[in-house]
Amino acid sequence: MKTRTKWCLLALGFGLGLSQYHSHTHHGGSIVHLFEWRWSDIADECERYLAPSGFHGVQISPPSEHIVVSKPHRPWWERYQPVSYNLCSRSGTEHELRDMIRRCNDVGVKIYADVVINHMCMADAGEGSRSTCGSYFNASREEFPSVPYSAADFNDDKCTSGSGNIENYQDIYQVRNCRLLGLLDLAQDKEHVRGKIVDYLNTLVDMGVAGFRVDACKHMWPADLKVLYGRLHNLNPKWFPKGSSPLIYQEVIDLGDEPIKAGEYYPLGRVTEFKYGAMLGSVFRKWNGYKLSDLRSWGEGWGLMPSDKALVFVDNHDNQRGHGAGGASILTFWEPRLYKMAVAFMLAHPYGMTRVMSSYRWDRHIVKGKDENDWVGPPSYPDGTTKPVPIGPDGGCGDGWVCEHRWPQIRNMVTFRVIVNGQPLCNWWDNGSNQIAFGRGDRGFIVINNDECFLDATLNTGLTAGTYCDVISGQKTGDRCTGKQVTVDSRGRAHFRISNMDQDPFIAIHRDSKL
Ligand code: QV4
Ligand code: CA
Repeated sequence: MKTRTKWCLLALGFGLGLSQYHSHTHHGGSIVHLFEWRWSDIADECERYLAPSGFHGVQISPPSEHIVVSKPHRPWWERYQPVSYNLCSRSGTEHELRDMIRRCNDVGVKIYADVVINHMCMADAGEGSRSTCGSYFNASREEFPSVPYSAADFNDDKCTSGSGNIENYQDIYQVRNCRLLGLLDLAQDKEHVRGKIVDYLNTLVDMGVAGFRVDACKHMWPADLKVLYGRLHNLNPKWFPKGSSPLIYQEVIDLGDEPIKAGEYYPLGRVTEFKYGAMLGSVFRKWNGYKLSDLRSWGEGWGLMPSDKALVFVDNHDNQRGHGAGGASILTFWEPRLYKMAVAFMLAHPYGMTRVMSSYRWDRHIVKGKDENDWVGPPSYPDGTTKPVPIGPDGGCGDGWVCEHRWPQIRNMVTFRVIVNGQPLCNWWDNGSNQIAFGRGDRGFIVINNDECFLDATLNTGLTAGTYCDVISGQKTGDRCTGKQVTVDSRGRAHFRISNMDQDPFIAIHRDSKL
């Protein structure tokens, strides 16, 4: 059994850096994407669950008015087809949005709004008022009177492709100036458009949001985004330190095979690191000869972007259903055992700012590798209204809501991440195959067995002597452990035995799970 280094990697980087990368008082917890949740349910969840568990913030689905698609019936992606910046959407009214932001901020859970500013709805959406606030629009004439936008506000004159759509991702001009999936492409270099977008974003900032997930940034020029972000208000001083600026993380899918690179967007804010989930999925599936022990150099050592620029996740709302990027290696709630291991690894490891996905179940219908039901929207009533999220006696969710963030293993690892925040990776151990362990300073330690054999090892944990409750098989409740327990001796060493047949073949202990 080869043992590996016992020393800590130097705590890299400093607390400085532009504030777009670090959201203020970022205590190390994770963001959770409550995909398609209603505003009133999010408000309840902030108070009853997210704050006590140590979640840092919530990414909410796009709050702007969007088209109502009837064919297919109310797909989730109708929210990525704006018709105005009015704040009524499938998740609720402006009043409900405002109330949710206040209630979440009051308990220290920040709100990050998913904002769609690259485009409006699809060109062939027709005309009428089938929209979530009832605003009239005429897509073929590029008229959105509720903003207002008119044909002059779109990029038709700039696009050089035959169809007007993006046809070639190797052509950076097409990618920015043509229509993504036929969606009417806004001209962010025009003062009128800039004004409308900035007003929309500042309305949200003044309401109390802490920042944004900016949709489709690859399709907008960094120079234009710089102008837009430069006009954002400081965060609302009711909840944030005076002079704080919004945390921005930009959706740019860069798997290395296109001329447009994530690095172009680093000076503007954080960027989604899609290589993270694609590669981590391959490692935990043991594809391409990958082994868990290869994760010893995880992070920039694997060619990922600098940690203080990265927004990382195991899966997201697109690639959990075959949209966007990441492919077959992506792990999702459909494969819970491997998924929990990968999410636990992400939350224990110091790299990046993490986002946990919270999904709903749908009736997958996979034909030739593609899910024909990838469009299915959230749990809804026959009239299309989104259902509330019922919380069961076991703390799980009902009515088709998956609530991965409420799985005890994931919740407890979010808390773990808060406790070890700022501590360097220490005491890495592996068996040269698929058994690994590492600590975070003297605050926490995790051991994972993804081999087809028993893990039986005595390891340096870096923790002080004592008896610790495993937070994966249970947790510390009062003065006892509801799951496994681990005894650390006076030299910080502990003996771990993990069967590869365990439901969850990994153990995690931390300073606050000590008896
Ligand atoms: C269809 C055809 C097009 C055709 C068009 C004609 O596919 O070839 O040009 O009709 O009108 C929906 C349908 C899509 C349809 C389109 C209407 O799925 O078939 O095009 O509407 O034009 C989400 C969904 C898309 C959905 C879109 C709009 O994923 O399927 O399209 O919402 O409703 C790239 C980008 C990346 C992007 C990713 C999906 O670089 O930024 O594609 N990811 C973000 C969001 C994603 C969202 C969008 C961008 C668009 O994460 O959820 O797409 O806002 O990689
Ligand atoms: Ca564009």
